[in-house]
Amino acid sequence: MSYKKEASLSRRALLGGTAKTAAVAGLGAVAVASAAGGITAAQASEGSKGFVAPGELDDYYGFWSSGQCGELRILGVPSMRELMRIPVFNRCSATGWGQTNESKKILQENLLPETKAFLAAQGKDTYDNGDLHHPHMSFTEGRYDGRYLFVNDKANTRVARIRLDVMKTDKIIEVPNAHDIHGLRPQKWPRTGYVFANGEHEAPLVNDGTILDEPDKYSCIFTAIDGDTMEVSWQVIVTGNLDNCDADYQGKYAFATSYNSEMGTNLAEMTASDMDHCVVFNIKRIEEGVKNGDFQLLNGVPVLDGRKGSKYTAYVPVPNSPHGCNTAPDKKHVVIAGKLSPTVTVIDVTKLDAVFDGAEPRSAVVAEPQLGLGPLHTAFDNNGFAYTTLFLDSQLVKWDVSKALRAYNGEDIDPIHSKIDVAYQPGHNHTSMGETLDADGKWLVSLNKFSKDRFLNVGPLKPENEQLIDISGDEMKIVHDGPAFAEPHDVIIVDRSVVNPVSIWDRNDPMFADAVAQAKLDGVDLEDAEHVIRDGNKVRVYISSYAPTFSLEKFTVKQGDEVTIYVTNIDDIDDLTHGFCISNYGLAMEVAPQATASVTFIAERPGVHWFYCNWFCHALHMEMRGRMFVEPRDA
Ligand code: K7E
Ligand code: CUA
Repeated sequence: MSYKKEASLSRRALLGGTAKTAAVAGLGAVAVASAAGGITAAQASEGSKGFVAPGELDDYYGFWSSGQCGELRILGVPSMRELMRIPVFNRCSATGWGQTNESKKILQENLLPETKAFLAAQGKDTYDNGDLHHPHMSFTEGRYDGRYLFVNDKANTRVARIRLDVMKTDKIIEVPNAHDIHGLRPQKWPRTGYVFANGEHEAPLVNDGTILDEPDKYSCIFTAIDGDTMEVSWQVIVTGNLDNCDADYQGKYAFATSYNSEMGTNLAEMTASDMDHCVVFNIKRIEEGVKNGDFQLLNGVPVLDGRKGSKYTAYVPVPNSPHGCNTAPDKKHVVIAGKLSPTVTVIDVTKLDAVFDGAEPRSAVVAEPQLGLGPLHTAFDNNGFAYTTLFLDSQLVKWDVSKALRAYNGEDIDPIHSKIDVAYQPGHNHTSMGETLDADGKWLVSLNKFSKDRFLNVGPLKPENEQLIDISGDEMKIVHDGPAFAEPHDVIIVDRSVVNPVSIWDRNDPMFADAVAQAKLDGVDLEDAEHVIRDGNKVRVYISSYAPTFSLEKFTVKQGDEVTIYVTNIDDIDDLTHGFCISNYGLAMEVAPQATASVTFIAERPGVHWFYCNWFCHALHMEMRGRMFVEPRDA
C-alpha cells in the first residue's frame, strides 16, 4: 500500500477511532477548528482607540523593515501585534532560510561573479547579513496592487522582492556598479515598472583598486530595476551622493536626496556647504538616451552620465544635508526634509518640465516651511496635512501643505498645526496608505530610534520604540508604545483589502519547481514519496509528511555521500506546517501545507541520527520522527 493511502487511513483512524485517540487527534486539529470560527470573537473594540480584542482582525497590514536584522516583519495595525517574519537577507533557524536549496538558490543566483569569488575565499556561498531599510509595495496607477514588496540591502548592495501571495522572498539581486543601496521606491505611475534604488556611498566607477584615495574620481549611481524581471534596466551617474528617493504620480520623474553634494569624505567636508540638492531624474529622456546608445556598458548595464549639466537630470538646491524624500498624495508635491536645516523643501512636480527646458532649478520650489530641529521624513493624510519627524526635537509636527505654499508667497500665516512629543528621536514615520492615492488619514506610526526609560531595562542594548498615533481627529494622540528589536527602520501601513495571501501552497509553485523537476527525472511522485535513490555518491531521499508521520521511518546512506532530502507536506489543512530537522547535522527547515522543501548536505558523521518534525503540528508531533543511518566509510 502506498504511503499516501496508509497515511490517510491512519489519520482517519485517529480522527474516528477510540475516544482516547480521537481526543489526541483533536489536539492536532486545533488549527482547523479555529480557522472555521471555533474561537468566538471577543467584544468589539472599546475604550482605547487602537485596541483590537482577542480574536478580532486588524484593519491594516504593517510591513516593517528590520534594519540590521535583514528580515521583513508583518505587524497588524492598529493592534501592533507581530504576525510574521519573512527572512530576506538574514538566516532563519525556524524556516531554514539560507539552508534549503530553494532559499540558497535565491540568495546565490544573482550575485556578481567577483562577489562569488570573494565569498568563496571566505568559505561562503552567499552573504549572511543585510541591512534592510525600506519596504515598499508595487503600484498600479498610484495605488498599492498587492503583488510584491521590494526592499533594499544597504550592507551588501542588493535589492530583494517578496511575493505577497505566499509572503516569501522570491528574488534577490546584487546591483552592479553601485555601492550600498539605500533609498528605494517603486515607480507609482503607470505601474511598477521600475524600482528605483540609490547607491549611497561614493566609489570609483570601476572599483578594482587602481583608484583609492582620490575622492574626486568617485561617483554615485542611481539604478532603475525592472520590478517584473528583477533585472537592472539602466543606471545614471550623478554628482554628489544619494540618500533617499521617491517617484511622482505622473510617471515622469524620480527624485533623490543628496546629503553630500560636496563629495567630502569626512564630517567637516560632508557638512561644509549650506545647500545640498535633490536630484531629479527625467525618466523619458533617460529611456531615450538608452535607446540612442548614449551610455557606457558596465557589467552588462547601460550607464548614463547624469552629472550636473546633463540633460537627464536636474539638481534642485535644498538646505542642508537633506534626508527624507516623500511624494504627497495630492500628486503634485514632493517634500524634502532638511535634517541639518530646520526646514523642509516642497517641490512642485508640475514645474519640473520648465526646469528641464532651462528654467532655474529653484523655480520648482514652492514652499520651505521652518518646522523644527532635525526633520527626517514626512508622511501624509487625505486632508492636506503632512507629518514630519523631528529627530533632534523628539517630536512629530503636523503641518498644512497649502498654508506652507501661501507663507512662501509672502502671506503672514503659520503652516504648523500642532506638535506632539514622541519617545524618542524619531526616524521614519508612516501614515496608513499615506504614500498612495488612497491615503486615509487614520493612523501614523513613529519609528523612534531610542526607547531609553520607556520599558524594563534589558541591559546596555535597548529596544527601539515604535509609537502608534491616532491622526483621525484634529489633534494627534499616541495610543500605543511598542518596543522592537533592531531595527524597525521603516514601515508601510496597507489596508488589508489589498493583501490576499494564500493559506496553502500550489503544487505548481515555482518556489520548488527544481525539486519537482528532479523528482520527475527520478520517477518519484512527491506527494506519495518514500524513495532513496542512489546516483554515484549522490543520494536523493524523498519523504512525504502527513501529520503525525513521515513516509520513511528510516533510511540509510554512506559516510561522505552528498545527500539531498526532499520533504513534501501532503497535508492540505490551514496552518498545518511540518518541519524537518536532522539532529547534530545542523539542518532544519519549514515545510508548509502542500510545499516541498529540500536540503543538501554531506553525510560526514556516521551513526544513528534522528530526524524529527520541528514545527508543532499534532498531538503526536513528538512521535513524528525517524532515523537516518550513516554507514561508516570503511564498512
Ligand atoms: Cu530611510 Cu535611516 Cu535608511 Cu531615514 S533612512 S531614518
Ligand atoms: Cu509534523 Cu510536527
